[in-house]
Amino acid sequence: MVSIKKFEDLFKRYEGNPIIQASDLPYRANSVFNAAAVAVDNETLLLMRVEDRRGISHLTVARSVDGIGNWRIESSPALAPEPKSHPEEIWGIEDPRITRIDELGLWVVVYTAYSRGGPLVALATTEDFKTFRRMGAVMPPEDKDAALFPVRFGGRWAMIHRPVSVFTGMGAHIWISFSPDMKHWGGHNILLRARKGAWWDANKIGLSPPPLRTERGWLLLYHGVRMTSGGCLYRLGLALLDLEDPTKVVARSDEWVFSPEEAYETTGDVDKVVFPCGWIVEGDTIRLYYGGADKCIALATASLSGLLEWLESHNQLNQDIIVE
Ligand code: BMA
Repeated sequence: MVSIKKFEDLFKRYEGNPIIQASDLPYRANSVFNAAAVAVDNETLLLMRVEDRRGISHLTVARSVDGIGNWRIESSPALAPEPKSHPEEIWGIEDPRITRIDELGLWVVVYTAYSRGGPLVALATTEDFKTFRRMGAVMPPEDKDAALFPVRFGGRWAMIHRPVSVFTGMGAHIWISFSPDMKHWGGHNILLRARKGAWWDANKIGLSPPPLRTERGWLLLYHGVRMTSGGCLYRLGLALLDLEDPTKVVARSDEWVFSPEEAYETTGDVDKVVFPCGWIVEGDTIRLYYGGADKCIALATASLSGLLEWLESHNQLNQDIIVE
């Protein structure tokens, strides 16, 4: 086990951040951010959210051997909105999360389709990141920040997502739902509630990258949105779910673990935002890819065992405190 010293940051930013910005793209765009990340053919593949100069987002592939530099960015979108056949994509597709499903020999991309009724959860599958098969909208608006687990539980697929209640003041919480076919979802349960009051994750939370299988459970990295008089502040915290039964929350961090600090995180199209949609584990090292201020893509690394160890000692569920 790596022991984390007091006050040392759990995530270390890459000193060459940001790793990708709109000026690196082979075509004109407003911004590139919030990318899914997976290891494919011994390379890192990012499925990046690119916002064009109309304001509509699409997804574009970038590949790199070391996952840090020399990105080869495709000259046209891998997945662009198709509102004629998929009206839910009228205002774009955003914030992908990718899960490898070994049982089916494919990747599932869960993304936000920006429909007339608001953002909703949509799914597409791919075997090669060249052709995609859309499954369409699977959750009605408003719902986003969704990702699949890579395995079934009791024969059913499981998905984490973040529906928003129409009742104001009810909060935006993280839910888990189940499906026999990835298309029809039920068994809806609240998994993590947004905290209240002064907490860093009061009122609005959402999953960041897909759940990560570890020896101690499914590790979740989630964002908490603090509403301040200076605007929203997006920070990240950790939670752990039972390996066999992901509806059971085993741990939840009291403190946040990552917060906007550097200029590329504090100033952009939306200030003070760190928004990861992908992480890749190699040995004990996690590479976290995140959007900075809705403008660029940045990289940070952490020790997986270090995160698990820290979470154990910062597990709010074991603390004798009143949260609400
Ligand atoms: C969320 C999503 C993200 C975005 C973030 C900050 O609601 O829309 O795409 O990065 O807000 O603007």
